[in-house]
Amino acid sequence: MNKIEHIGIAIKDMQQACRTYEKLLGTACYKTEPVESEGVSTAFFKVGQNKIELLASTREDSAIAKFLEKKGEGIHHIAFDVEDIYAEMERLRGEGFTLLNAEPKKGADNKLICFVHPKDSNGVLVELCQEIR
Ligand code: CMX
Repeated sequence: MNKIEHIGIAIKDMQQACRTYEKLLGTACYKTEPVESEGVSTAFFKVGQNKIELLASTREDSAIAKFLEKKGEGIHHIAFDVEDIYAEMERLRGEGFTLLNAEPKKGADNKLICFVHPKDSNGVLVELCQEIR
């Protein structure tokens, strides 16, 4: 894996959270994007080479709605940039990790993504992401 690409933070109110993170990071959100398939809206901030992704639920049955209900706001996942997501998924399968999608899917910010179950990585939801070239 190349680097941490972004950290995903589950939030309840996108407008309020954007204002807070703009103040905190001293930079404006550079992109907002809904991801229909995941039932979320996203907002991205650049921090050096890395990014922060704010995630708000747009559907009652979304993974973020469930997370907020159970754990409240906070860090939801860590995403790692990978060169070849298919090869990395194959490698992780071989190492015994449970992948939450059989094939990469289209995520926010022009990425192919795949999630690894948090039970297999010490309670941390891991996302693999590869830039769509
Ligand atoms: N980080 C760490 N642990 C988490 C977690 C997270 N983000 N989400 C759930 N868990 C834990 C729960 O606390 C629970 O633990 P316990 O068994 O100890 O109580 C366990 O995982 C099972 O959780 P659950 O609430 O029963 O939820 P589900 O099994 O229905 O789903 C998960 C959990 C991770 C499999 C599901 O959320 C998923 O498939 N996530 C991947 C997709 C996703 O998160 N999409 C939103 C982001 C989209 C984007 O970035 O664009």
